[in-house]
Amino acid sequence: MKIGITCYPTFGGSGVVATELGLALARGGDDVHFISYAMPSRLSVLHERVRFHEVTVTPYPLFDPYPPYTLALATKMAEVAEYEKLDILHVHYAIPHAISAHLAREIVSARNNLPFITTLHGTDITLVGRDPSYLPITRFGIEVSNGVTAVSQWLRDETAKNFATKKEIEVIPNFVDPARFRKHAGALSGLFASSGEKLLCHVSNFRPVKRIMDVLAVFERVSRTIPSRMVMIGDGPDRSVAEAFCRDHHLREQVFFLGNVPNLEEVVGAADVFLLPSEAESFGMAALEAMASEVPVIGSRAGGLPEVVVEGETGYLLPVGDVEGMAARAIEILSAPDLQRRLGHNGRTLAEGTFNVNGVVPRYREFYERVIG
Ligand code: GMT
Repeated sequence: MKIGITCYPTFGGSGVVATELGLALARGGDDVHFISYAMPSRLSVLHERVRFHEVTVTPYPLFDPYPPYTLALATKMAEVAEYEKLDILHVHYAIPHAISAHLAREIVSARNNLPFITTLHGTDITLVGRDPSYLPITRFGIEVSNGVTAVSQWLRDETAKNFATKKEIEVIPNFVDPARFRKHAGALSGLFASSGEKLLCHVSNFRPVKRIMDVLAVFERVSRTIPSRMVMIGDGPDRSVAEAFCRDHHLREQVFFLGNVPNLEEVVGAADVFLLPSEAESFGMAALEAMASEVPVIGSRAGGLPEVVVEGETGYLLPVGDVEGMAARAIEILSAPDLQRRLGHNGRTLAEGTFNVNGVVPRYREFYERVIG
């Protein structure tokens, strides 16, 4: 099959899922064409069946300050669809990708049939897509898609409710490669924590929805009882304020801000507990990668996170903002090696089963076949 994939290329979860999906499809024998304004950040693996097509927006004085990326993307999608003879387009994150795909399908319709699938990831539905300035166009993008998927049951229900749409939405959860994300005990933990100290970890794009200050509040409480250190992976708007907090609260020696590290799996796999206290989370890809690495997760009972983290089995979920409760659970886990092991083992089992890349990717492929008809 020849598949065009469009996503945001930056470090957001939807780009990660799109890239890993494309690579897995290529390994299975499909030809995959990524179409975006930059190379997706996780597309570091070269594969003979993977191509990247960069969308460039030609500048023109009248376009300032709003160059029409949506149109340039639609043009590139149509161009790639024609000369690479694409069977299907798969766009990740509804805005504006579904609209560009709709336009591309129209452009080529006289010569080609170009169905497209839209995968809903989260903030495209729960935040920006609900803004009155985008709601009608997001609903339109969903309704004109040939197929729609959502990464959790919760997100599917939110979409139906917020957009008052009867469009059928297939739930296909996010996935992880358990060969890549696995325990790396001792490997890197020594770099950040000395022996006898525990290592806590957080990964995100440091946006307000991630509640970075809650991560630090939990860590501060834990470190009063348990000798420990914290690694913060990723980057984004709230990083500066978080670093300033650590300087002001004498946490600089204990909290390491690593940025977007390429060897994410080694750092996550060396941790003892993973924190994800988000305000909202349609799935929680970072939590799944921690579970695959046998790291218990402490997070908020929000959105689709309970579909990933099984309460009391792979970690603990508490109300949003309950930093006391989260710290208490972290201390409980870090003081009981058997509990830490059991939660980690259960997380790994789920990652190897329900959320295994080898089981989930074929579900996307079957969906493509169904949509192509
Ligand atoms: O908000 C983000 O973290 C980025 C966003 C995205 O679409 O790039 O992530 C969403 O999609 C991820 C992949 O499906 C999910 O794992 C995240 O839970 C989801 N984020 C939110 O819902 C806040």
